This record gives sequence, structure tokens and C-alpha cells, in this order.
Amino acid sequence: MTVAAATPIELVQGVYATLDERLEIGRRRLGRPLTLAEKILINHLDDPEGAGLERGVSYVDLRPDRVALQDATAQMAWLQFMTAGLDEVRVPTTTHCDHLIQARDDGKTDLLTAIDGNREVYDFLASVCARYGAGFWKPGSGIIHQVVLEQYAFPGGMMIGTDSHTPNAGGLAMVAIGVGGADAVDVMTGFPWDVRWPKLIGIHLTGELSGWSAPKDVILKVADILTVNGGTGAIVEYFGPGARSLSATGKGTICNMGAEIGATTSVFAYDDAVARYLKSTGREALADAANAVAHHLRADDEVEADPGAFFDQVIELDLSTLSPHINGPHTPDLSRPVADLGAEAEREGWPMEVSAGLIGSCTNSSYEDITRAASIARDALAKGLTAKAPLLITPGSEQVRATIERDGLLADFEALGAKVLANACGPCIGQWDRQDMEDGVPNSIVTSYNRNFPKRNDGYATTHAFVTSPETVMALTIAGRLDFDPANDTLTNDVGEEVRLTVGAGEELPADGFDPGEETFQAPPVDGSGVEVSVSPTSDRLQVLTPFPAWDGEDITNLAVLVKAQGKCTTDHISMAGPWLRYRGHLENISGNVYMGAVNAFTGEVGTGLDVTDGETRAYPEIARRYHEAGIAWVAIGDENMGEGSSREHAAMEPRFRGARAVMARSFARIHETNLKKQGLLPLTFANRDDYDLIGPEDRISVVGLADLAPDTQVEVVITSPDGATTSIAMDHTYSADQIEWFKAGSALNLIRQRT
Ligand code: MIC
Ligand code: SF4
Repeated sequence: MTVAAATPIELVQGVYATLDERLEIGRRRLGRPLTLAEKILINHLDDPEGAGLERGVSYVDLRPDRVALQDATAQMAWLQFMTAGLDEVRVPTTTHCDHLIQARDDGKTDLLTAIDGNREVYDFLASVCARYGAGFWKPGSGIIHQVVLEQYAFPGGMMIGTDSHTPNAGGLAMVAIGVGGADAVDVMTGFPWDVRWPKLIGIHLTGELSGWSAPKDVILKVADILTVNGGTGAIVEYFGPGARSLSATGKGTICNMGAEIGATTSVFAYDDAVARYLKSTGREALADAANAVAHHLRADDEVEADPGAFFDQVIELDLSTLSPHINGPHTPDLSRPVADLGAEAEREGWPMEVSAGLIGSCTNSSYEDITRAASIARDALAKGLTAKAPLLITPGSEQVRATIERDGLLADFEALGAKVLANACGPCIGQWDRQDMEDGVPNSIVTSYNRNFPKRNDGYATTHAFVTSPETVMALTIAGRLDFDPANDTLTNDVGEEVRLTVGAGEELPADGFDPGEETFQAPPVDGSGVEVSVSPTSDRLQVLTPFPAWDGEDITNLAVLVKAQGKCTTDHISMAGPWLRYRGHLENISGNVYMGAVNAFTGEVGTGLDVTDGETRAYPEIARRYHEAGIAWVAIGDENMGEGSSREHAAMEPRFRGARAVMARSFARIHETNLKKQGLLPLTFANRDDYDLIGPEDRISVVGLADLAPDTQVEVVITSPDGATTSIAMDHTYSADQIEWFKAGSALNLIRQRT
């Protein structure tokens, strides 16, 4: 398989060739016109005639066109793939090095430090890609989603990626879905990808953005309306005249952050803005091919005329009246207009001073974003202003970096004292070796990123992170305060005058085209069979996987309660990133962080619980290790939207490795729930949500009647308290018949091993 630095036009033509026939099948089967998301999904069904199409109910098998992996999740995905016994990936796959670069000094220095410090991991990823026919994007190439947007995404395509922000490619009318590594391995080994036929949320955009409002404000507002789990099990489809007024990268921003509402993915239609972006990024042939089937790359006309008949929920948003928003701290759905933040910060006691402003991440690092922010930097300088807080910029890709350097935009930021970091995730994922602040000091930062869970950026629980558009980040960083509203307030300049910042003026695309910058792609050799992939047995960063044991056919009884988490328990709480990214390829070592951030529902403490073997209080990872060594099986209990956030399957593999058998919660985030199933753990939800309250720290939990586990049935769980009293409760699950086989085999990977 040739995996190049772009999607071959033949692949795209192959996808377009089946549209006529398959969409007719879809219209006939559903008896009505189709939305765009339905069109793309139907065109990628393994069995378009036979697949169940009941929203939120049927499980379907899909055939994605591509797979993308990023370095922090790729290691585990490849370690799993390697055990499948294949010679080559069956679907075009790329690996992107972006998460492991720590931000400290400047882009160049930090990149060299990362190449040196992560050599073993990069060598592993480069060689494993060469061995199995995948493309490898070296460190420095940029953030996976920006590179995918520039090189691989195409209208009407479907891809999966081992990162929750894969939906970024929805900006180019692609159905792009974030998954765990085991899902990626299914597709890389030639099996279809299994997902519930999604519900559909339609967002009707009218009007046009103006003033300080930006595409980011659309999704900040949608997050306000739908909250962090409002999109669960649904694809969000944007349509209407407002949608057609946005740039392709602006649409990407909106789709990207759909991950924060738990949506399966988000998508916009193909339009002129997308065609312009494709041409500007050197893909004229692709734009021509898309133009020829453009009517298939948007919803049928009836949808816009009567959206209520097609979507499970329709949200109306008028861009002309949408004010700039800012969300946070600690959760991406806590939203308000920028103008109201000051009063709220005052009330809540959030530090009013801005201690840093950060622009970039996969959400907002396009050429347009950077030009808008740079214009504000120029304006501020011309008006005698400086930035009151440190400003950090991460370009999204080498192509964006080289282009903004050529166009003098980096110089604009530097003139304002900004530091330009490597083309990488950096401070967005705790890879920020922050020198100017200490843990324990309450402080506020503003970012153009997408997540703001505690400790997410600098590792400090006392940092309050607010997410907003790059324009607003610039304004608040220049002002140095949260209570600054650039639309209405003035700032005092160096000669004591009151001046007003001018609204950012961006350029959608570079007038002189993109500068590709340094060559950062490694194509696989034609025959990779001779490439050696080595994993040292003494490595502390990579470890060959041992298959998890198959189910023994018995009920699961007498489980200890390792953790009962209260409130938010995101994947950052279950398997922290930042310094722990170091161990993403070493299951045993990374298990040293398991549930470290969970809030103990019995004590309110973070990361510690009762060790039932001796009644001591210990850190969860320590208790998990001790239970593992003592052969004590256990369960983790979660609250609402358990496993919200990232796609990292470590949040499922670590519990499994340390002897968990089930995870029980009030509700789960989609990717985490699938990851648990794939790794052979039972994710169960309380049929009566108050039953969560029944579980005590010293109770023992049994899951009975497992031999009868079947789709659409409940599971009986027996809680035995220390005095021997038992309570029986009903729990729900979402297993399909096929997925039950994953549980029986011990993991989905064990099944693949049997089949390849
Ligand atoms: C994130 O933004 O949380 C990450 C880091 O990109 C994760 C993936 C990971 O944990 O490696 C995600 O979003 O899936
Ligand atoms: Fe990287 Fe942050 Fe985007 Fe995750 S959200 S892919 S950490 S830039």
C-alpha cells in the first residue's frame, strides 16, 4: 500500500463512484431525502442494504477510508497491531508526532530537546510505520488534525483517528471520528468499524459573524446549550446560510470542539470555502472531483427547508447576534459572553489578572486564526500598548509556521514579546514546563484551546483556564485582565492615552499560497518486511503487550471497590497526560497514574482511597498495584459522563491491567465506554441512577447471570455490605451481540488475533 503525504485522487474517486447508487439505496430504505451525515455514512456502510438504520439503536459496520494516529495514542495502537500477525495495514494509515514535545524555551530548542528525549519512541514509531506500510509525520510536522486537514481530509470521506478531536476534518465535509487505539486496529487489520447508528442534531446557522465574534464562538455557544454530554451518540450537522459564510478552517474549529459536547462527530457541507481551501493547499484535482458530485456532498434540499423532519433536535443560531464568548474554568461548557466574565470572576473569586495567553492547538491554529491574532498584535503596538501577560503561540503545522514566518506574522507576535513554540500540542496537553508560576498559586490563563480541565495545561490544579477565540485571547492578554471587553472598553497606552483595540482582520488563505516549510514526512518503503521494529525488554517507555485473559465463563464475584468517583471523572482524571505521556507505550508504568485525579466520593479527597487489605488510605495507583499483586479483582464506580474528554484507551487498559473487571457509572462518554468494552471490561450503567448512592467503600460487588448477557437485557449486580447484607440492583449495558464476543475473548484484540 502506498501511503503518501496526501490522499491519492484515485481513493477519492473510488469513494465518489459509489455515491449515486448508495444514496439511492439510502433514500429508498429510509423513504425520504437524506442529510449530509447520513449520505456519508451510508456510502461507507459495509452492507448498505442490510445494515440496521435505527438511530441510537442499531450497530452498524463502517468502512473508513483512512486512519490517523497521534504519537501519544499510536504507541499502544501499534503495539496492539503488531500482535495481529499482519504484514501491512489494510487501510491507509498515518502516524503524527505532536503530543510529546514539551514547551519550555522556544520552538526550535524544544523540538531538539524532544527529539533527543523521545528518541526511543520516535524510532519505534518511524520503524513500525515503515515496517507495516504507514506514513510517518516526524516531530515538528504539526498537530495531527491540522496536518490531516491540510493533506488528507476530503469532502464526503470518512476516517477514524485515535484522538478525540479527529472531527476537525468535518470542516472539509468529512465524517471524521475519534476512537481508541483498539478501534483503529480493527480497521488497520481490515475489519469494519462498529458504531451505533447515530442520532442527528441539526444546527441551523443564519446571519454572519461580525466584530469580535469568531467561529469559535459558535461552538462555545453550542457547548453552553448542549453541555458536555448533550451530543453523546449524535452527529452534529451544521447547515444554512450562516454555515456557508464561514471559512473552511473556521468550520474545522467548530467541528473540532464538538468533542467537548461528546458528539460522535460534527460536519459541514462542501461549499465554495472548502473548494478554496483545497485549492490553496494544492489539491485542485480534489476540488474538481468534489465539484462534480457537489450535490451529494451536502444535505438534500428538503433538509434545509424543513429541518425538524430530519433531525432529532434542531438548534437555531443567528451569527449576526452571536457575541464573543469565553468558557471555563475547569469545564468547556461553562459559558458566558466575554462582556460578562468580569462580573462573574468577581463573584466567584477567580483571579482577575491574566497570567498568560496561549494561542494555537488543533482547534485554532490555522492561517486565518494567526492572521487575525497578528493584526491585533500590530494594532496594539501601533497604539503604544504592550502585552500585560506572557503570550505563547503554537502554529498548527510546519506549513502554517513557514507561511506565517514568510508573511511576517511571527515577527508581529515577537514584537509584542510573544514566544513562538514548536508546531505541536504543547501546553494544550500539560506539556508546558511553566517557569513563571508555581503550583498552589491561584491564577487565570486564557487559551484558544478546547479543553480546560484542571491541571490540563501547566499541571497546576490552581490554574483557572478559560477557552475563547484567538482574537479574544489576544485582547485579554494585552489588557492583562479577565474583566476587559474589547468591544466596549479602552486601555491606557504608554503615553497615558485611552485607546481601543481594533477588531482583528484576518486573511482566509495566504495570498501567496502556502509555504510547505521543511520536509517532515516519511513514506513507507515499497516492501517493509525487512524493517526491524525493536522494543527493548528493559525500556521504561515501551513494553510488548501480553494478551488479557479470556472470560472464564463464571460470574464476576466479590469485587472490591477501588474507587467511587464523584462528579467529573474525565480521562484526564483517570489517566493524566502531561508528565505521564512519557509512559504511553508502557502499560505497566503508565498504570502508575490510574484514577490519580478522581475525587473520592466518600472523602472528597483527590486520588486517594481505602485499601481494603489493611484499612490504610493510599493513592489509587498504589492500591490498584497492591490489589493486582494480591489477585484481588475490583470495580471502579463513576458518576455522570464517566471518561469524558479524550480517546486515550489507557484509561481502560490500565484498570484492566490492574485487575478491574467492570466499571459502573451513571453514564459514560462514548469513546471511553467503547474502550472499556474493547479491552474486555464490563461498562455498566445504573438503571436507577440513585443506586450510585448505595455503594459503600468496603462493599463487595458481584455481577451475576453473565452467561445470559445479551443485547437489550439488564444485568443483575449484587452489593454486599461489610455486615453481610446484600442488595440487588439492575444495571444497563449497551453491548451488541458482536461486542459480547469481545468480552468473552478477553478483549477485541484477542478476537482479531484469532481471525488473522
Ligand atoms: C487530548 O486533547 O486530550 C488528547 C491528548 O489529544 C487526547 C488523546 C490522548 O490522550 O493522547 C484526545 O483528545 O483524544
Ligand atoms: Fe493536541 Fe490539544 Fe488538540 Fe489534543 S486538543 S490533539 S492535545 S492540540
